[in-house]
Order: sequence, then structure tokens, then C-alpha cells
Amino acid sequence: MVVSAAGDLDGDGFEDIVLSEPGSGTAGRVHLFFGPLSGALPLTAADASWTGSASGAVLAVAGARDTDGDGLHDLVLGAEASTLCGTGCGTTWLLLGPTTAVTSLSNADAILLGSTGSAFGSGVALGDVDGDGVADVAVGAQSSGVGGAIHLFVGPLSGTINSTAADGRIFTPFALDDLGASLSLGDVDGDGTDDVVGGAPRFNGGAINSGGAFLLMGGEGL
Ligand SMILES: [Ca+2]
Ligand SMILES: [Ca+2]
Ligand SMILES: [Ca+2]
Ligand SMILES: [Ca+2]
Repeated sequence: MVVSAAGDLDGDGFEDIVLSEPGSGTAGRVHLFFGPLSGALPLTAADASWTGSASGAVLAVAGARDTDGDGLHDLVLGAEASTLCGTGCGTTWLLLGPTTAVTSLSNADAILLGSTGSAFGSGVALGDVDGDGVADVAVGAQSSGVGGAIHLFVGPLSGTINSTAADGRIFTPFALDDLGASLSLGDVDGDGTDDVVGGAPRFNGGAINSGGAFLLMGGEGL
């Protein structure tokens, strides 16, 4: 299970919570709870739930940023094992707030598709990497190329988008690093533009497969 602070998806000023339940059936489920929350709550009490792709459960979730400038935070979900676009391609969905308007992931506001065998959606994050004030979507594909990759899509996004149409791509020349197995966007150097931190759990740093994290500063060129 992956839990993420989703930001404020319904605009009521309270932070909301989203969590993935990959072991639910073969497709997994994602559940959204609007804040404020207290006490013990069953998953059936969720304010919205989505069933993932039957070919690969949703494992990665992120939110808390606005990709279309309407003031409401949006949500991005990744299913690296999805075969919607080919064996092991992976799929990522963008749901714009208020997300309760999206009843099925097939009706997501944007659907991003990986390439065969790339595990696109192994990590997902929202942040503004080009500094235009609108959040962008970063998607890790840990099996892309020789050692994994991170794809950047400049927001706003809509419709179906292939990973080959990404606005930026970060990759490693080292084989089997699994770059993009996790990732995060945030303004590390305080210049107002979000930077990319990509996890590579099998990077041969201090020892074989000891892992590493790579920081790339956002801004021009990304
Ligand atoms: Ca809220
Ligand atoms: Ca929004
Ligand atoms: Ca942007
Ligand atoms: Ca920065």
C-alpha cells in the first residue's frame, strides 16, 4: 500500500489523502478520502475509489499540485505492470480536481502510455519543472532503456499521450540502475522551479546494487 498526501482535491481548504491498495483483486484499487479525517475508517468509507487496470495494479500515487491552473490540486496514478499499451509497458493516469468527477480511470483527464517493457509509472510526481507556474508531470519508467528513465510532461495535459512525446527525458547510461523506480519533485535550491530527485535502487554506487539518488535542477533545458 502506498499512501500520499493528495493536497486539496476538492478546494475546501482541508488536505486530502489518497492510498493505493494493489492487492485488491487483479487490478488493485485506489481510494481517496477528503479531509479532515479522524478515527478508524474502513476503505468502504472512501469518498472516491478507482479500479486500476486488470493487467497491473496502481502502485504509485502523487498529488498536491495544480496542473491546469484552476486552483484545485490534481492527482497522478502509476501502474508500472499495466499491459494496456504492450507487455510491461505501464500506464499513468492524471485526474484533475475535483477528482470525484472521474468514476473510471478509462475516463481520466489524461492517460499516459509507456513503451513495451519500460515499466512506465514505477514512480510518479507533480511539480513545476519549467517554472511557468503550472505543475508538470514526471513519470519514472524503471525498465526503460538500459537503466531506467524519467519522463517529463509539461502541463496542462489532456487526452492520450505516449511516453515518446515527453517534453523531457532523463536517463542513465548505466545498465540496470532502475532509475525512476521512485522519484520526487521539489525546489531543492530555492530558485522557484522544482527540481527532480530520481531514485535508482540498483545503481552500483558504493557497492553492487547499493543504490543512489540523482538530483537534477529544473529550469531551462528541462
Ligand atoms: Ca480537501
Ligand atoms: Ca487542477
Ligand atoms: Ca510547468
Ligand atoms: Ca529549483
